Amino acid sequence: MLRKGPLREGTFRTALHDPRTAVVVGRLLGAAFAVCFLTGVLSHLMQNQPGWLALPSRPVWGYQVTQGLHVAAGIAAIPLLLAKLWVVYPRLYVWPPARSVRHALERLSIAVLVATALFELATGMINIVQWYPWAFPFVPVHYWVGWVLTGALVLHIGVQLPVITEHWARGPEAEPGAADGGPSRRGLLAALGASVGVVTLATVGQSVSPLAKASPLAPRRPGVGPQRLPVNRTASQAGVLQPIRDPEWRLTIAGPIELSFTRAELLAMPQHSVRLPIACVEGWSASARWTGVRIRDLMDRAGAPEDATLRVFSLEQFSPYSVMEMRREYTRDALTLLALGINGEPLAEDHGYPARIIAPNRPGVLQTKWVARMEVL
Ligand SMILES: Nc1nc2c(c(=O)[nH]1)N[C@H]1C(S)=C(S)[C@@H](COP(=O)(O)O)O[C@H]1N2
Ligand SMILES: [Mo]
Repeated sequence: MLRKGPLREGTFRTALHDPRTAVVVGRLLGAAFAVCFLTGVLSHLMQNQPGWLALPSRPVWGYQVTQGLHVAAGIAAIPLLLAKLWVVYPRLYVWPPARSVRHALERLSIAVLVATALFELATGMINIVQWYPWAFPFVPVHYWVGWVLTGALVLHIGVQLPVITEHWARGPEAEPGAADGGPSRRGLLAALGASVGVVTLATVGQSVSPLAKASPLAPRRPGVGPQRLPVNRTASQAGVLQPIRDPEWRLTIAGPIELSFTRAELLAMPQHSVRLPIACVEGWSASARWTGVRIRDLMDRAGAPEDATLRVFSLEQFSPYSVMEMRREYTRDALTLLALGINGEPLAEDHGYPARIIAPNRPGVLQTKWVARMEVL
């Protein structure tokens, strides 16, 4: 008597709500989530470097590639997740709703899996378009919910292992769908592949510059912005216009020797040019030729020991970007600069004038702009 609407037997007759289709789509979705998880954990470690972990400063494009993959795999996962949910949603109406405690727990874990998957993809998307409508801090929440999602996913794969192994290889059965006149599995997968291709191409240009023109939906594009480089936060938004225009601006270095430099004095030191990307956690990246003073030269002058950590302060206050620390892997690297110029011009105000940090294989958030003070630890 309770079995009404979709709860009636035989409501779903399209052959594509079958285990084989669920497994085929699930594999692709699982692969996308695995890429998101691994690159996400890596990004977390690079932004919150634990004391025991030394990070490589090469390849210089490492973070650009892994974070570009993180965002691209997350975007590709959206059509995959929608397809997977469509394939399996008739299971929402299984009868009885809970056969046993075990069955009830299993269904609960699926609820957690679906909710966290939707949450991760939605918050990630909202973040890369730089809209922050929530009251919670995005980074830690996205990170920890990622662990819950991964746990629920591993549990789900474990529970479904018999079904997965049974349907992993294509069975001898005829193509479903063809018989009942509905869409064929091949048709569904082709449409799905096309959707993944379109959403990827429409956005991947934010980190793969040759594809920028083909990516109308990329939130940021290499080459668009002052000095042909995107900007996340402008000098005016950061509230630093006054101090960076102050002719009294000095770079101070607090080490065994206390030093202070005007911009002209920094420009009189040996200048080095390096080609390095800014790779934002939000997925966009762009390369530029940066010119300035090597951090290790400045630290040597300040009498810093070889393995000293450097703490860098921005003129920007009350922001997660106000202070950053850089360990020896970066400070000793010849490519790590206190940049004064970009693409042959003096640094634009929005790119960190009078001086900013640029280091190889580093998340964009740690490439501090509007630097005024450094401390040798
Ligand atoms: N002081 C300060 N430094 C900062 C930021 C900031 O908002 N304030 N944004 C960071 C982020 S998130 C990125 S991706 C890069 C972007 O550098 P760009 O604006 O020169 O492209 O600067 C980083 N350095
Ligand atoms: Mo960023």
